[in-house]
Amino acid sequence: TEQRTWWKEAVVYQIYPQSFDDSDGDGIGDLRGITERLDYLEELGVDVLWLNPVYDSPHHDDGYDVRDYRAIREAYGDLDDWRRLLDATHDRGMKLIMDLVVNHTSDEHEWFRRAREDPDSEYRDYYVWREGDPGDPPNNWESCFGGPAWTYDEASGEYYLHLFDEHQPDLNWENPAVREEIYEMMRWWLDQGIDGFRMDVVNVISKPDGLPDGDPTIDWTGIDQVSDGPRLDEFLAEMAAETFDRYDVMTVGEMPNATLEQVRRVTGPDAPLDMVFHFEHITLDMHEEEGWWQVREWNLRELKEILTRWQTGLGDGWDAVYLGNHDWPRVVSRFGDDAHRYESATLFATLLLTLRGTPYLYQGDELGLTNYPFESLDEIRDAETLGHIEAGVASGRIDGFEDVKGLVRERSRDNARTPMQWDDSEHAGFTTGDPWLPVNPNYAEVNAARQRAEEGSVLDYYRRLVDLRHDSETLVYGDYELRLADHEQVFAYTRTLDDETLVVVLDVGSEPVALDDDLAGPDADLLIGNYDTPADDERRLRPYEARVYRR
Ligand code: TEU
Repeated sequence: TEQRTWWKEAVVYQIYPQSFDDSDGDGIGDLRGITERLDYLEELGVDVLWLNPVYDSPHHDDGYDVRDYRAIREAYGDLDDWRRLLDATHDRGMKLIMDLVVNHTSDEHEWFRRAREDPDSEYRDYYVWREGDPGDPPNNWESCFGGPAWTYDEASGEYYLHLFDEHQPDLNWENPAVREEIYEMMRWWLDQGIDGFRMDVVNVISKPDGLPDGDPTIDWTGIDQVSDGPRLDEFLAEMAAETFDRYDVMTVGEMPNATLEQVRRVTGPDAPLDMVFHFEHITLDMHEEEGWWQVREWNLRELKEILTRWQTGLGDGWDAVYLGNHDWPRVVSRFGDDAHRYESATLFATLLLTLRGTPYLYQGDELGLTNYPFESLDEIRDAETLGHIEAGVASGRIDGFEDVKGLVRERSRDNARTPMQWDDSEHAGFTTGDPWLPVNPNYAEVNAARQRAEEGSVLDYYRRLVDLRHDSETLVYGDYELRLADHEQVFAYTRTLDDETLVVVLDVGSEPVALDDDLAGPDADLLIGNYDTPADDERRLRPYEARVYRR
């Protein structure tokens, strides 16, 4: 029988601290702001909060460039503020997990500063250095954010590796001293009483011997070489044994380019990790070769095929279910339709909370927030967006922002990073100062205060869905089976546990649709639906209509 655990039953809420709530008017969200808003999260009913990195960092990549793993970024507060947040979270019966960023550090981390200053220092080998001539890097790997994955260090005449921004040098996991430092730091956080880690790009830590060239036709060249490296399983097993295996905590690995086979290997009762964010569905609208630079048309059949493969193929492993986060545009604008904001937001909420796997809600999606109408480069802070534009200009592919405005509006990570929309006061109640990133102009209409008071709002629907999830073992542990696999507009599936079957029917489109069969059957109970009036015929679905039945 299936292993039952609290983290399979939990609903996780991801907080992007910089944009959640600013308590001191400096325009940047902070830890006190989060603590002050815990009532809101408790009301929503979520069980676990995941904080994006809050460590001391120069913020070249919004905190994914850590300068000091044991300190809090000043703009966010200090360790006392953090402890108050942890305690207040625990007092409400919720848990808190921290982001763990250990594939790379900031170039301002003490280890890297010493490594760069003195090639003979013991810290040199904490990072990945290779000889090479200027203009001729050691291999063809690219940074995820565009341009080469190598930066030349004038002083020593060597290159250092960075799979992300040049300010994020990769750690050398081959070096046992690096691993020991990291495990010690992880134990330090675990001893503070945290409830787990979200592990940033944890599948790329093991680099193959000799750092061979990657397939040049892939957009992020080199990811194919590092996403399932030779010592990955060994490093993860060692990390688990040295750190979190000794605590009752959850772990979720973030794994770009991960395959089903790989995730089966690293999750499950005898494997190091509890669950993984894979990227197959989230990169659905990207070209393998063009990557960021083109939005590929996608269709529902592909989405169904991908999700079904992961829903049914993990064996005793476990999935982390997500449809968006701080790295992707808003779910509504991307997979749904801004013109059907309420309906498509609630439809994707239904999908998120009725699939098998632990669901992750991203801040603001519970209000149905949408993408931002970018007009100029000044409105962008994201290293990835800026990096791709810079690399595009450098290669002569584009002249500047105007050439990619449409793409930026569809693709930029800043779409999902704009401040939380609390109410209709200035800056949406996020700050009394100047927000670090502009607030979406739709805040007067789309905000938490309004939706909190309104039955039938996106927020209200999310609350009811979270309740439903908590009340239903079938939604957590039931088997998934796809129905109507070939249907181009309807996503339908069942979840079955023992003798209970739930039927989920989603019209993923702005057109009504008529089904040949009544999937739920004549005596089914409607458990939740996103239209408040009953359909005149069970087989007819209205635009973006979502229904969950018990058969
Ligand atoms: O993301 C890993 C990653 O692969 C993303 O960069 C993703 O491919 C891209 O943003 C899609 O547009 C993690 C973090 O979630 C991200 O915020 C960091 O920038 C990155 O690692 C480096 O730490």
